[in-house]
Amino acid sequence: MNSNTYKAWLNVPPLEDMQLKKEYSAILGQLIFDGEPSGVLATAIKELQNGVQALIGITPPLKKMSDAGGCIQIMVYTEEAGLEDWKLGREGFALRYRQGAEHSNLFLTGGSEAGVLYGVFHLLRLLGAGKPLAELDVEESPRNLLRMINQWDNADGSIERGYAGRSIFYHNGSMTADRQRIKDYARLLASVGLNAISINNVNVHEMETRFITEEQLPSVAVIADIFRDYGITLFLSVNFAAPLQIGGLLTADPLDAGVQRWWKETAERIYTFIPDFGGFVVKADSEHRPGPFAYGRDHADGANMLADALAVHDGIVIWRCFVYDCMQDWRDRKTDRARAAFDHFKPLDGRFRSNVLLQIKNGPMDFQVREPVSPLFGAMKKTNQMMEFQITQEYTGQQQHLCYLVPQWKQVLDFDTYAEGSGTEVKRIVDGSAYGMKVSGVAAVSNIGNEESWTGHILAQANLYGYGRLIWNPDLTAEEISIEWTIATFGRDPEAAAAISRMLMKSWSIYEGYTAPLGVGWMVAPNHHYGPDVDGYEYSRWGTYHFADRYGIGVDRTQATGTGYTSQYEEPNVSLYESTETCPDELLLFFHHVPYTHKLRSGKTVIQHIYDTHFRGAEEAEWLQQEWAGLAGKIDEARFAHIADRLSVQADHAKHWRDVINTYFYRKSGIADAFGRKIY
Ligand code: GCW
Repeated sequence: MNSNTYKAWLNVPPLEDMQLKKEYSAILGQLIFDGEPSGVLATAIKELQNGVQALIGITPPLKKMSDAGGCIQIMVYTEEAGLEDWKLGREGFALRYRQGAEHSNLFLTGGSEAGVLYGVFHLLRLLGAGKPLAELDVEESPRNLLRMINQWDNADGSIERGYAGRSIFYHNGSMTADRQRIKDYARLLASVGLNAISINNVNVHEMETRFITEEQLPSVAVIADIFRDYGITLFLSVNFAAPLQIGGLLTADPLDAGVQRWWKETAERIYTFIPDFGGFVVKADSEHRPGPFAYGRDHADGANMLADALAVHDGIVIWRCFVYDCMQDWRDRKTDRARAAFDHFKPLDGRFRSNVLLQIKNGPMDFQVREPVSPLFGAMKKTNQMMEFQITQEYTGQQQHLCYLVPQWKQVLDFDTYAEGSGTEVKRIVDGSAYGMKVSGVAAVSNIGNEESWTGHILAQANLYGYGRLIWNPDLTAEEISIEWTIATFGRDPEAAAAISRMLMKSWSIYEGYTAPLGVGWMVAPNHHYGPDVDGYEYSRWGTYHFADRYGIGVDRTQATGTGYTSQYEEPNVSLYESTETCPDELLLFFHHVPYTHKLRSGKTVIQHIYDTHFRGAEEAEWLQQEWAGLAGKIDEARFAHIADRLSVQADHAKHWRDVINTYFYRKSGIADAFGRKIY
């Protein structure tokens, strides 16, 4: 596949500006590296040659020394190289443009081969956007150590919560033969600075439980080889009950010596096939997955046992905190799912090994369009923690609807936990700086499948791109990222870039507008989670309720009269959320049960807010369609039509959402819309 759709943001169009082309050609004509490049460095050089070819139509030859004329000089930092004042870390890079009397040169230095690779992609991004050479004076290093993607792919080729086709990794129980596709994925990931991947679903079923066996490891190693060349470390999700299920043992008890030995031998075996294997991702005692609870042990016992098996190989255990009672009785008003992660893990602070990392979802519930930040961030000062985002749009329109998620993630990363006083933002917890953690970072659930577009909706490519860029540098704005992406994907037309960026930037608020209001969450059809069903989860066992009756709606999570969830935050956040006077409107129904006539801080009543946002959201979904129509002729036909198609589905579906939600609340409350609009 070689279409624009497939190339995504690695789609440098030839430079038309002749003056710029001349300037670029003066330095891009030869590539200098004094050595024999292999591995990641060979990848970097190939990427640079191909990128320059696409841009100005020459493939710069690789030489050890420049004969004459300008060049790009590549260096990898080593102590011997004498670059003593190198401060950019292993994965950092510096780009320096130096103008000479005779000719000019560009120096690209990386803190390692991976640093060079990130520098190459950055350089191509700048050149692709037509930046003047004089601006090529750049120093970058990633803020987060682990920048990870989690695939929820199953060995049968299906993808849990996947909306873009089947797996690119597996087909009918075996690893797929299409290595090129996996390599192209590695390119996309590395180009935005990602450096780790887990390649199978956290729900590890029978077949994937065997990925750690002698028979399966050779195939896993093939995938690891592909990613290694792009500086990406491979992880596997493992089944906590593997010793029982495939090891012939009678228990998976983490304190059992036989079990411990079995995992040690297993780790040993994995590292003979994949010497730089990253480690395990574990979903345990969560949604019916096996875990230490079955043996009366806790999560520290479970995680540490695996950590001990991996430690000698420098491997890590990424232990997920998505642990809650998924068999709740809806009549039970005391149990609050939002409390669960904190209640389970906070008491274990200080008990985890140094190579255990807790992976915490951004919110206390489950990737809703709006949730507060999980109070677990910052609450465990002696434990390595990492963030989990969801790029795949399970609850945000399933890549049928446009929902650019970077603004949401940015808000989470910027949230001040006050854990060490003001200024303890989530981004400082996950980048390790707040507590001096040695391992930390961010993971996110991938949104790709084997469709030509990778992501189903072509505009959803922006979420994968934006994820990588944001966690490389959390201080970039969502808008900057959207413009970068648009130019890299659709070309240098400034008008088109501005229009697409505007669409992306409004899309989250539009989607929120016509779906579940004021932070209450869900209201989706059970199981597949697509489309409105206000009571779909109301009488279920999942702990996700809105409690709407004829008077009001919302979940009382206050200390004063509710579940006490607000107490899991630090002050002043406790007080902020505890009172309806100060609670931000967009989260009001997450924290409080209020009458429909309750006045929001905006001055509107809750019921009028519901009507207004739903009418507005559906109108704005039509606005998206019109904006896109205005780009006719500026975008190639295939991508133009594909996106127009999705936006029309969205506009229709938004009306359905609007009418279901408005009608439901009109019938419940009996309160009419102040503007007399049509409600059924
Ligand atoms: O969001 C929920 C999804 C499940 C998923 C689970 C999890 C992989 O509905 O499909 O399982 O979260 O994060 O473990």
